[in-house]
Amino acid sequence: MTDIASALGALSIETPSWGYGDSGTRFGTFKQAARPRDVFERLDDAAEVARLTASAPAVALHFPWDAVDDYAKLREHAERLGLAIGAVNPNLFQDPDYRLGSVGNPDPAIRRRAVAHLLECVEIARALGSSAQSLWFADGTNYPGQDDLSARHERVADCLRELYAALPPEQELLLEYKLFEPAFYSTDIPDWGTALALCERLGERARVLVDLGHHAFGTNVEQIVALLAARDRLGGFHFNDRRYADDDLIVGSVNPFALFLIFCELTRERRPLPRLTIDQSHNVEPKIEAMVLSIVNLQESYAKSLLVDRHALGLTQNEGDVLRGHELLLHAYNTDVRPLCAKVREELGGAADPLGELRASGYAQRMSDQRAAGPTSVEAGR
Ligand code: RM4
Ligand code: MN
Ligand code: MN
Repeated sequence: MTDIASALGALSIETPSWGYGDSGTRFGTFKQAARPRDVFERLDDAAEVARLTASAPAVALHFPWDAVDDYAKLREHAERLGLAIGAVNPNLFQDPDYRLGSVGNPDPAIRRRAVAHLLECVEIARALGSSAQSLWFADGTNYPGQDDLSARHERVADCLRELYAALPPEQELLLEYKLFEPAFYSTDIPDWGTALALCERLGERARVLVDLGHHAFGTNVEQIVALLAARDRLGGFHFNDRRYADDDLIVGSVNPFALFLIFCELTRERRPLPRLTIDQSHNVEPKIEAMVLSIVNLQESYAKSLLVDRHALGLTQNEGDVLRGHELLLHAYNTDVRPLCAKVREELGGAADPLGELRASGYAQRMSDQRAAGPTSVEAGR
């Protein structure tokens, strides 16, 4: 295998359990017949994605959405499917108690409840063999004057400090920011600067997570990536694409060039890649197809970034040439890497044409028959 092929072969993407199940918009949810009924079946679907793409060996979980009574059994199910459990995502945005926030809430009793859930997730991760807590808080305010912005920031910091102190050495803390939504006036962790400041206060195992749907229009995300990576504070990604806001569409479907530029930052000096996770919520598209297409797009974007002639790029940048470097990037971007990606997938036991094979295999139809009436995969011992 060439150098690029072996790097590509080692690409490892976490798919999100929440991307397989029911999701929708605030206007409605369209239930798909093949949808998994529990976390075990969500893992079954993730295993199909892993098999076809050969780049998705782990699944990120969300709690309490993926809560079960017996975590050893869940771990065993994942292992039987050849999957690892990726990051654990605590969910502090749905319970009525969190109407005014969780870790930023003015009520200390609610903050205690939020911290208790964070600590519970540390234990869940331990039981599942996961090595990361991936945190996103919906906390914020809707109206100027609703709460004290500085006080909220300190409350968040205090709660995170308590969580960080409880982390076992094998777990890291990933902190995700988001400009707005569901809060519309202020969000407690709105941007990478706030997330970075909090991480620096916590310690070296706290890093920033970049979700591609969480920025203002026109933000240069690759520059954020470059800065965080240089400070060793780039914890990972939530990959998706967007046109307007946090649209959670298929990776690379709207702006593949921006994705390529992000990969160019990631592959600079060939440093180890951070944790790469997909965070999508599919509304009308077939969910497994959407996940497979996202991974194929990630593979192609990554491969193209590895084609950039770094030596020539360095020289032309040092010479102050305005356009040569840009041309070098375009040359890599415009290379057709599809045959290479297909070959690498095949060599790893995946599919040359994962979407074609998925459709031809009738997997979705089989699942919709099985799941319409039959026992769940656990009940059936599958
Ligand atoms: C948020 C954010 C989180 C995800 C939830 C479901 O917008 O992206 O990462 O866990 O959505
Ligand atoms: Mn996210
Ligand atoms: Mn989001």
